[in-house]
Amino acid sequence: MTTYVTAPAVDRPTATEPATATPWVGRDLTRVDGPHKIAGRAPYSSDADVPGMLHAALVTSTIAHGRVTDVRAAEALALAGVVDVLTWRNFPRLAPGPEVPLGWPPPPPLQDDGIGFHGQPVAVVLAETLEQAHEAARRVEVDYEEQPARLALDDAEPEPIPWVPDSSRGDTGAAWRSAAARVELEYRTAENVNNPLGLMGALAVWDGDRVDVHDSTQWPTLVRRGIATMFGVPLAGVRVRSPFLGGGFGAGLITWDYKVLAVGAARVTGRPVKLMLTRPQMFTQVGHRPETRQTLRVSAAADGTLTSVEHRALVAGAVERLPLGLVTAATAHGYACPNVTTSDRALRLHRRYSSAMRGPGEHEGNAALEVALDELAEQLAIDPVELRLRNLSTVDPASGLPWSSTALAECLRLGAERFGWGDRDPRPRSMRDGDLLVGWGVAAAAYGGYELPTSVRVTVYPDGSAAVRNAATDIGTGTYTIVGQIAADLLGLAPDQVDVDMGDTEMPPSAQSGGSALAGSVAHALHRAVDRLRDTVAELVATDADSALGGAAADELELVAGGVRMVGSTDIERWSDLLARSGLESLSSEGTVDGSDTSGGTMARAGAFGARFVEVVIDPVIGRLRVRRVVSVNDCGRVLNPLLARSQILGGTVGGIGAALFEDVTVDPDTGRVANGTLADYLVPTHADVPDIDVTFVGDPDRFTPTGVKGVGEVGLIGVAPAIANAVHHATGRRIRHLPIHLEDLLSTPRDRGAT
Ligand code: MCN
Ligand code: MOS
Repeated sequence: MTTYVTAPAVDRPTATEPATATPWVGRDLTRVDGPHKIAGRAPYSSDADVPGMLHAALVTSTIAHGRVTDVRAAEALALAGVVDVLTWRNFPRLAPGPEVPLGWPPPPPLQDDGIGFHGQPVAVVLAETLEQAHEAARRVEVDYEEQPARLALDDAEPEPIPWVPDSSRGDTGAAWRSAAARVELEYRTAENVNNPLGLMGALAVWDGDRVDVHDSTQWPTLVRRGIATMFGVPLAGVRVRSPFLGGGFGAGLITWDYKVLAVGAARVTGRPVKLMLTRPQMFTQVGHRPETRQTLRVSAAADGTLTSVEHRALVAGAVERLPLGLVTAATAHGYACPNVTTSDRALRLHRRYSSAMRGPGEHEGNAALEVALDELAEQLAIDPVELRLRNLSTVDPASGLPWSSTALAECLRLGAERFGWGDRDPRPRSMRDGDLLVGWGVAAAAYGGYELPTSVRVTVYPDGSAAVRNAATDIGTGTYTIVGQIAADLLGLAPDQVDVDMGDTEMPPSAQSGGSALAGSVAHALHRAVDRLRDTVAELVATDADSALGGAAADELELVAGGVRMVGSTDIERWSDLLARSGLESLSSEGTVDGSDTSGGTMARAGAFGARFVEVVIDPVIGRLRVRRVVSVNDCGRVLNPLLARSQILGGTVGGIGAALFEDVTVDPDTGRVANGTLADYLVPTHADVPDIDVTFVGDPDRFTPTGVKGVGEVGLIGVAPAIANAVHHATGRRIRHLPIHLEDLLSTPRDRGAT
């Protein structure tokens, strides 16, 4: 057994490297966690091992709706190594979890005999080894009383629920009726599953009334609250660690059942319990992007000016938990249109709990809108890039306040230039490469801007090194690296002199790695922490008769390698001397942001914007589609680390290709079972499906926060699918109004076969 290492094994930095005049922010640093991952030294929850722990395996429901009448576990319990089988009868009674925006949990598991979806946990088998647990789980027999299930989005039965407020400005109806051009369409997007490569799981270890959880989560601070609330223990008694995550893409934002079951099972048995999900369970236990059906009515004047947008979305929800993503939230976000009506409705179906998946809602809504705009451009014979440029808004169309930044126009112009859009023949089916049809498509993208409650602690030591602590998880994005870069600049150090540690609730509470908001939130909190550090130094030297800085105000002080000096001076007062005279081993301060608007109501917080240009080639005889080129231009404000930010856009683009052409969960319409819940059956893009992707960042540092940062993590995905759909239309002349676009949609028409 290997021992679980909690902190990344980063060598203690030495403070000998000279400070540098160039800022570290903005440079292409490779990821500091990379070597640890490659060497197998980065501990994931699957690596968590403690002596005496039990392994847990789930037994899940094989019906979608009804109740459990009996769980027959005698055969399982008789197997070697099996310790217990927990069902709703002997699992602890729990309180509901806390309601928090985006993170509100499903109801606690195993509380009664009710079944609301196929795949719902009905028993947890505990055994000495993983193999014994899984073998025994297969022997547990469950009897059900089945009731009719509502499974389809087209089910007329349940009442659609308005789960976010409708929005409306202007008079959509009147504008629609008098418009020169109109497009009305229904658009469908399939259910997609996040499927991070790392299986998710948790190890729970109780020690008296305290519990330690090694988890796979994008949000340790939330899981801690969830466990504390459900089990009725003080927050101080719950520790959640997640220093590394094998990807999340939104699947790690919720206090899912599996972790609650591990904690409860450890409580009942008095032994540590580790519960790792299997790949098929990753399709049922940790959320997904729900299916949508949308209707759009878009109208424009003859010159292409948008006159109305009416966007209504219906989303598949679960009986106990509605979806997260706001499908129409970003509708006309970047476009100036006086008359806009939106509504989001969800159905309570007997389907698995959905959650966020990269660009949740924004991707689905943007896909429908950007396809509709393409149809509008075609109707008006206006170039689709030009149509978008004519409708851009420099103010937030909802509040009328100027955007804190927007470079959407530049995204479109530069993208068109890099792609060579000027050579496009607008007529469908007009461009060929031998026997292949060539299609060029464009779409714009917008993603909301957020700052979320986050605290960061900074500590300086006598040897001149520094430490930064925050409870967020680096989910593979590069948070460890950028935090080191930012701290290095603020403290006058090199990044390897800053020990960055995260992913542990013993550290200052943090926002989720979600909403593409962590980098900006942490950056801002870190700035505040360093400001506070300067305040603290000013207080120390004020009463220090031996200090050359006595009487200095905080803003006259400059933090540099090894210590502090007056701005403009070369005399450094060393941390070692300063701390020794004060009798301190180190000096710490904390900075916090609460996400409140500090702009004084003078501007609207802009999120990221982007433009996508795509070339597809289609073999009309066999329907094979290849994405041959993607140009992705993004406005993400100040880019902290172009190398890592580019990786984010690459990953997002691949996700967009997946949503456009492959990812499609098949739910058995009779049973509600996920019929393709393995990575062999659920298709995702492979290397051969991913072309060269040209990534550029444009725009200025955003004005909303002092760090100028906007989100990068999700915007890259948004707009990719509609750009592909629009390219498919250009290549084939066919409007395909659903995602993904399958081979069947592209099979040859009689014309391609030479017939008339
Ligand atoms: N960055 C930058 N400049 C900026 C903003 C960000 O250089 N102005 C870079 C930094 O390397 C930063 C990263 O981009 O670490 C992402 O920052 P941000 O946009 O703030 O996103 P978060 O840190 O909040 O990460 C979450 C985001 C989301 S919501 C999903 S979903 C997603 C994504 O990140 N899941 C991912 N990218 C992912 N990448 C990986 N490898 N794995 C996932 O699960
Ligand atoms: Mo991202 S879907 O907000 O984790």
